[in-house]
Formats: sequence, structure tokens, C-alpha cells
Amino acid sequence: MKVLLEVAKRIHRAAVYSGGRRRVSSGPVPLRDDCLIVGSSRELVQRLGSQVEVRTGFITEEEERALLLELEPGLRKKRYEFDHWDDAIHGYRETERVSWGAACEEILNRVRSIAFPEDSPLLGPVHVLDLDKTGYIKPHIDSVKFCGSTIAGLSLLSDSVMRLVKDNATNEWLDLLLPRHSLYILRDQVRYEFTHEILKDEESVFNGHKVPRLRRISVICRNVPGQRPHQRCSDVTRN
Ligand SMILES: O=C(O)CCC(=O)C(=O)O
Repeated sequence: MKVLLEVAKRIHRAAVYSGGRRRVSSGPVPLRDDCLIVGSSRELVQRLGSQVEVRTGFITEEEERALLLELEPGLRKKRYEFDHWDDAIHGYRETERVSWGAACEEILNRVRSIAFPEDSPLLGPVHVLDLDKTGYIKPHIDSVKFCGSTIAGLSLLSDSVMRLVKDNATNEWLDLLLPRHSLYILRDQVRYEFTHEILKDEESVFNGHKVPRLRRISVICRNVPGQRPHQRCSDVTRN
């Protein structure tokens, strides 16, 4: 059975954007490091500021190597999956890992201590998602049955763009630039009420600038579901 489906059942939701908002510049342009989140309005970016974070350079090249050294042998045994038209992910392989070597455990402990409240129990297995260069993740909300208020992910091997769109108001959106080696954190309303997706290479544009998407591996930590202030029944039925 697919690990991912157990951890995070997904919905498909077409994100609606006004095309004029995002003009692509003629070629890749270096982006300023301090501009990692843009949105449909300044007010939205400010309002959700405490619920979405991108930390650049969270891991070093050496730490990325340590993670890849542990992950690649297992991933190489699997095939990328492309042909499930209704899957929320296209062109991927994945695994879960409970025990890690010391170097990787140290990295994950850093993620855990920064991303999650101290008293929040975490899902034991860490989820690892390997997206082929042509792979992408469609808009979805992780199932509230399987994961709690916070999702924290490391990006290895490639930059990418994560798009968040309000589930019931698609004119409200945020784009996150996720540089290779960065950590992103989605919490609370952003996690429950916004779909998230990773754009395919052809659409991988951040704030008007092309962000080439190569093969990308994400290492994702989640906490277990618990009480939350604004749980909606519709979330519970998604699977
Ligand atoms: O690859 C990522 O960082 C996002 C993964 C994701 O969307 C998910 O597992 O629900």
C-alpha cells in the first residue's frame, strides 16, 4: 500500500489564478533572499505570517549528502509512478523512515525543535517524497485524520515553488519559493484551509521569475492529529 495514502489522503482542487498576475521574465533571474513569500495581497501575507515560514540554508551541502546517502539506496529500488491519473502526485516515489543515522537524526531534531510545539506528539515515521524532474504535486489538503496542525519539510536537490490557495476562496493565495536546502513550515489555518501544491517545471514561476525544477526530494515531518480550534467537518470526510 502506498505510504503516502496512509499518511496524507489528498483532494484535487483546481487552483484559479488570474493569468495576468504572474508574468514570466525571459530567463532565470536570481531572487533576493529576503523575498520567499508572495501573495494575493499584502494583508494576507501579513495575516498569515506566523503560520507559514521558509528558512533558507537550513541544511548544509554536507547535511544534504548525509540525507541522500541514507535515502538513495531505498529510493533507487522503487519506480517513479506516473500513470495514476487521479493521484494527487505525478512522477514520484516515496518512502517512510523511522530510524536514522546520527547525522540525519541531528538534522531532524533541529526541524522538530523549530517547527513543532514542545508538547505536540509527532508522527514516528518521517515521510520522504522523491519527485522526478517532470513530477509535481497537485493541490491538496493533508487529511486531518492522519496529520495534525503542522507540516515541516526540507527541500533537497532542487529549488521549487509551493502554491497555497484558500480552499473556499481561491482568490486568496500565497506562493512560497522553496530553495534547495531550505525548510518550510505550514501551520494551523494555512495547513487546514489552504491547499498546497508543488508546481511542475513548466509552471514553476515565483514572483515573475522562472524557478527551474529538477529532481527534488522532500523530507517531511508531521505531528499527530489533535484538538484544533476550527475543525471543519468537510476536512474529516476528505480521503
Ligand atoms: O514535497 C513537499 O514538500 C510537499 C509534500 C506534500 O504536499 C505532502 O506530502 O502532502
